Amino acid sequence: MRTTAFALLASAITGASAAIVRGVNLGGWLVCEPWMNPSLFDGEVDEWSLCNSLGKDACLERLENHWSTYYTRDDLVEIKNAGLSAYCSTPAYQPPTRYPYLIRAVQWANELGLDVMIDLHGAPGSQNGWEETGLVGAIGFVDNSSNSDRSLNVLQNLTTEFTKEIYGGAVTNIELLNEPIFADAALRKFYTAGADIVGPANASGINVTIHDAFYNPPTWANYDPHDASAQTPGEFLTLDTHQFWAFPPLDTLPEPQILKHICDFATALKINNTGIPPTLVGEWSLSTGITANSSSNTEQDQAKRTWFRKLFEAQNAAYSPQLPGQPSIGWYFWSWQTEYDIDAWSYRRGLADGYIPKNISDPSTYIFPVLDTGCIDDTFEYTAEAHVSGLPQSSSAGTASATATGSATSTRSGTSATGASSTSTAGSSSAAGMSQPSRWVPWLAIAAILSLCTY
Ligand SMILES: *[C@@H]1O[C@H](CO)[C@@H](O)[C@H](O)[C@H]1NC(C)=O
Ligand SMILES: *[C@@H]1O[C@H](CO)[C@@H](O)[C@H](O)[C@H]1NC(C)=O
Ligand SMILES: *[C@@H]1O[C@H](CO)[C@@H](O)[C@H](O)[C@H]1NC(C)=O
Ligand SMILES: *[C@@H]1O[C@H](CO)[C@@H](O)[C@H](O)[C@H]1NC(C)=O
Ligand SMILES: *[C@@H]1O[C@H](CO)[C@@H](O)[C@H](O)[C@H]1NC(C)=O
Ligand SMILES: *[C@@H]1O[C@H](CO)[C@@H](O)[C@H](O)[C@H]1NC(C)=O
Ligand SMILES: CC(=O)N[C@H]1CO[C@H](CO)[C@@H](O)[C@@H]1O
Repeated sequence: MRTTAFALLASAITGASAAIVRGVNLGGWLVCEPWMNPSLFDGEVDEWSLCNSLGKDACLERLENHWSTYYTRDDLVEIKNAGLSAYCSTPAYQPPTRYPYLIRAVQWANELGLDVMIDLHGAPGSQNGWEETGLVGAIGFVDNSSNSDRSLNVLQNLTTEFTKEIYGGAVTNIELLNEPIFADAALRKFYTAGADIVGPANASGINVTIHDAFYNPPTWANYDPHDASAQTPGEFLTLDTHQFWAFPPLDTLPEPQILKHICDFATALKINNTGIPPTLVGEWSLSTGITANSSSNTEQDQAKRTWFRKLFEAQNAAYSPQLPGQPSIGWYFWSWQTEYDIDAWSYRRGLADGYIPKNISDPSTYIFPVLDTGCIDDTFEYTAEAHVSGLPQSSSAGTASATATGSATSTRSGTSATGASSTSTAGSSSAAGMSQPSRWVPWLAIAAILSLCTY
């Protein structure tokens, strides 16, 4: 299977469209987030407080039980059967405890022919300083060599580990740091150090991957972490940008505006020769301000499923390349699952409820025509089926789901007070809504949760 994947990768480089990255995040796993897995947390707001309250041993036992059961080989088989080509795993920095689970999952990916991106989600000291990281008001990661050294050690470990032959090149991308929000100079310094470890010019066979830090893709045009005066983007450098429509101020957009923003973004990432590195939309979902999030009612809600299908296909088209040479190279949906499978956030619920195409690598399973602009024809008439089978009862919501979803959302919107990780808010007056390098105050809930547990 790996041979096939490499052939596809090679054909992507030479121009075939077969290697579009269409993946899912294994969210809520190697860093746990209360909104995604409320039953793990006893009401605590993050892993740090959970471990603080349970004590080191009990906390580790609870988390290890979760790590060993929440994503299994069967999930990866389902991911493969949905036509997805890859998954993204998002660990926190402490290797000794969580990394055996990552290693096992990469072995499965290799067996199944899935590609893997690894994205360091929780760095010591916190790379964003949000309340939920456990360090109120502080971005302890930056200007602290002990924290950056420990992170670089992790990147070294990941690179050495996953370039071993036994993994067959399954790991295609290592993202140095998820959603950092600190000063540009310090960020670039860390990116250079990290890129030197993952390796210049395909030395490791793994693309150095950087998050756009909410500055948006054009800001990173012609960026080369190995050469400050570069006139072209670094080779084997991949950019990650996150697109969400669920958080203020974007959560007030009506349906046509959401679709327009998505389409504008598509246009911008489909222009040749902008110097923007190959770009993944590494996180996106179906959550917006115009539908209530729910764990249980999508089967009954035909109108919602109709909208979700359109919204899904609009984003799939927008975040996938249409022609070779474009910055856009694909996407990772957030997430494969959540506890209770919240409809807007669970890919597998979307498959079961029919608002995500059964086989994403087979365009004949899509509904909406794609125009030359790379946007869908959103005037196409479509109504979802009246009834769908849905997920098996065991993985659907019970009464707990309402609580789970509610608390999840209040955490999320509460922490995203002034902005969302989107291209189009303040920049909406600029071309394609993404040329202003203004800094969005990022959205936390999906972001790094710093785990300061002392195990
Ligand atoms: C999905 O579609 C692709 C492209 O047509 C095909 O190669 C693959 O076998 C399909 N996957 C499944 C599970 O049917
Ligand atoms: C990376 O860290 C894990 C966990 O400590 C360990 O099992 C593995 O051997 C390390 N790999 C390398 C190449 O150091
Ligand atoms: C660096 O961060 C660590 C926490 O990760 C903290 O214990 C240490 O005191 C910090 N050092 C300085 C100089 O701030
Ligand atoms: C990058 O490195 C990997 C692993 O050595 C190799 O398989 C792949 O062909 C290389 N890609 C290019 C474009 O050289
Ligand atoms: C890896 O880097 C190469 C060369 O820059 C690029 O063509 C390719 O799209 C990247 N692939 C991924 C999955 O990041
Ligand atoms: C963009 O460049 C690629 C070659 O890298 C070419 O095949 C493609 O047609 C170009 N697209 C446009 C719109 O010029
Ligand atoms: C975006 C959205 O619809 N959020 C809602 C999710 O559900 C909670 C209640 O459970 C609402 O308060 C949010 O507005």
